[in-house]
Amino acid sequence: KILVIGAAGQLGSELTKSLSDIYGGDRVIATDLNESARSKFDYCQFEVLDIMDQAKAKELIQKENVKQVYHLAAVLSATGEQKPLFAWNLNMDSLLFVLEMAREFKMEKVYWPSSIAVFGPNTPKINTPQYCVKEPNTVYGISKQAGERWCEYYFQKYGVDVRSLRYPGLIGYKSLPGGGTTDYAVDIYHKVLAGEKFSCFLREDSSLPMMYMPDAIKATLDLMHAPAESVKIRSSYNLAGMSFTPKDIYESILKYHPSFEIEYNPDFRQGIADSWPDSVDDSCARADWGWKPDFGLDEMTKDILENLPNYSF
Ligand code: VAH
Repeated sequence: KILVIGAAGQLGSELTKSLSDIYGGDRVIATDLNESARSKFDYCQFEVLDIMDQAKAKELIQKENVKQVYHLAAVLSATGEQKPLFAWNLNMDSLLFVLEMAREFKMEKVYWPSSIAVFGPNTPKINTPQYCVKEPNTVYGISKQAGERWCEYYFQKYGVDVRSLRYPGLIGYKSLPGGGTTDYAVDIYHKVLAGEKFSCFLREDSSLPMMYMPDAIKATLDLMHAPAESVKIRSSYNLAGMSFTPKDIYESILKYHPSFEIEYNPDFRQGIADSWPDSVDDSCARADWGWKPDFGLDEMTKDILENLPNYSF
């Protein structure tokens, strides 16, 4: 069976559906912290699971003969800065536990998301290379950098087939904005449809690497379905979709809502965004397993504005 940890999160809620569509809902176990998430997963098995309860997680893995784990639970960048030690403990202890379970039970594959947050203020900002100096200054980024080291270690030392992607900011309409620094680009669509003025917590010229959720799902499944020998990078692959500024996304929306208004009120999250790249070079992912994005900013805005009004949370 395939275990999805953090299935009710932004990535999890869409990836779990895709996994069920491919493998069948009877092979997928969606887990999340809250019982309230059960109603989102009527198409597969659902279990309440706090990944910090390792005894319960191990019992589930053994009982259900789990052979693949998608470990998507984490504290994101902005929230992580409010609760540093909690974020470090959750992000790291849970990954180490999953890697240990994969080793002990000889699992087929593990997926764990990394992020452009592994890059720091002295990383080259334009077309950030796969290999470069990385001195992240957020707890989230530090945990992702350390996590990448552990993934590569478990692959090299124990042969655990763990795979990872350095996601840019993920934008989708099927989940509400979360604790991410890039979540302004999720929230802006809710505000324009609510007929409200948008207050953006980043400067108008803050360019960040971003990706529309369907592209993130495609990249994840392409990586996980690639033959093991073509997955040459076992820390985490750079992955790029598009880069845009708050001004760019605002202007892509004006085409549909000419009277939409925005104001810029940068807060602490501006410092996080300033430490991240403007754009990322994902030539390794393209070369090793044929990565190519489908969505640019205008296509994303069109798709979200068409679908968000009918989506029920
Ligand atoms: C965050 N959405 O903002 C996440 C992501 C690159 C950003 O890691 O923390």
